[in-house]
Amino acid sequence: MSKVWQERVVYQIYPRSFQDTDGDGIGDIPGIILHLGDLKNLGVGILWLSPVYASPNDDNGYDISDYRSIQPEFGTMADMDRLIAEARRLDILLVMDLVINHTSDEHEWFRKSRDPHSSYRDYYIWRAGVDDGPPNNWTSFFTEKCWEFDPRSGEYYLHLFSKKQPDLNYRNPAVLNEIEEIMRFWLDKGIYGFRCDVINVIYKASLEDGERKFMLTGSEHYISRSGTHEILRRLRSDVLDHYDCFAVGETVFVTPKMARDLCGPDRRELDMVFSFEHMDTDQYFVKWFRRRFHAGRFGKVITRWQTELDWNANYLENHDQTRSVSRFGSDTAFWKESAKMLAVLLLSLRGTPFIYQGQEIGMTNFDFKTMDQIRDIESHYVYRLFRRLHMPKRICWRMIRLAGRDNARTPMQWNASENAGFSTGTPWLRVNGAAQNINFESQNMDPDSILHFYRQMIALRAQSPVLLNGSFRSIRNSRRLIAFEREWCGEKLTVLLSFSVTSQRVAGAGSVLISTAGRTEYSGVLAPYEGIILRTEMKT
Ligand code: ISL
Repeated sequence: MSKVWQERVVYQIYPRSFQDTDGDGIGDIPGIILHLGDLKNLGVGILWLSPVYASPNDDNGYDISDYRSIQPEFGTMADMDRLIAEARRLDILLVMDLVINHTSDEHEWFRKSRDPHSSYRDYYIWRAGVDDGPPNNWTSFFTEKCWEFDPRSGEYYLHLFSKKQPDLNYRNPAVLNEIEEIMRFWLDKGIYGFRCDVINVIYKASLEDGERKFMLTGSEHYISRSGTHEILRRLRSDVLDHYDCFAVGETVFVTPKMARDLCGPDRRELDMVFSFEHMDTDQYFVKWFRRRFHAGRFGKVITRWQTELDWNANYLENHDQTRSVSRFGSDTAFWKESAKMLAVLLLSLRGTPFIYQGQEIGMTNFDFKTMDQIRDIESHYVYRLFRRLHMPKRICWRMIRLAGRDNARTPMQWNASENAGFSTGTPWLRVNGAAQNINFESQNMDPDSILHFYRQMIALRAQSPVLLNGSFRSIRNSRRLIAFEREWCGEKLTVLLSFSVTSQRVAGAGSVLISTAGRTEYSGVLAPYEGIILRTEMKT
């Protein structure tokens, strides 16, 4: 029997950019409450909130200074309790972001830890330098060195992300106990689980020098090491097993084999993982060097994960990725067609679908022109790095424009009014000029809109045993077409997805279950960017 988190569709909210209600230009929890009805109408069953905890906001909340309090910009704990209760009333479950690889350097534990004699010293990873330099040659996710010198104690601390995000020390049992208490605190409040941030890097197996690489030197010492598995099993048996909840891990650089070790049927660690391989198919080497999207490459990777894992956490967008319609479809001539076709893809794969805010109305990449419009810390680090390497400004900007995380973080486009109905104040990040044409209100009134199509597709999945439970078999992955079959109890669905700006002949039989082109019969020709699902009953 399938589980609740397998049946439902998850919607990710980036609270900062969702809906501001107090005019400070920053989205807030009352803003989320305001839209619960819209989310219910969409068919969403689970909400994942990017971090809402107290934070100095070096990395927009992924640097937590107090896990038990709410970021004042977002509201109060009373607002949060109200959100949990109102959501429950609508039968929507809430999932929190659990960021436990690191805390903020302003967290009380870290402040105390700066004192070498404090019992908190060992909560973090402190080491003496070597030959007047840092303890090893590792580099951070944000490209710079990942050790910061603390003059007061004469030692360095490790930070895999920014220097305001010191890594916790999971060799210290006290750290695990603290994290377990935090998880219980939130689960006792009635949340339904966690999205666990960079969870497969938490345990550092050694601090030896890493093999030199362009990015992330040292990562072989901490990616999916056995210590991480032990910690995850502890979190499962000590905490998660005692609640009705689930855990999805964000797992960087995982292979299907590593993923099976984290969430396979016989492993009692995570329920699902987010992998990145499909997101890497339009890049050379690292995401900053984008190459032309190729549906065949993309489809092959998706096929591999669908085949090698029993259950995937499927996503095409999140707050770290660029907008899927701009990236895998077309944000010009075939915007509507391709956004709908991508909805068919996401919602007809085997696994739990995750929709990122704005995806359901086909929001596109930002229209910014200069670096000073960018807020994302990663983009600024990377820009500086490439400038230091003497790359021309024009090329550096192009990289940020094509791959920067702010593409997904522009405020939600609710209507065509000033600031797109997101805020009456000055938005913390500029609203995309496309809001005039791409917004929730106009699509809510238009039965042919992307928003309506998402509603239909979500409802279809919820009612279709074959979409929920069926097996997956790839038919074709080519430059212009991704095609696969789902099968369950004598019923077969054939999913045909065009990635082409022209029509194409593709054989397919059966009755039309849904088509982005609104057709009721299929004659063997797919319209540009059409997505269609055909249904056949199989003779036994
Ligand atoms: O953004 C990335 C690639 O597109 C990644 O390098 C990203 O930093 C990585 O996937 C980890 O992401 C998570 O942890 C970070 C935080 O900045 C991200 O927003 C979060 O999703 C540190 O907590």
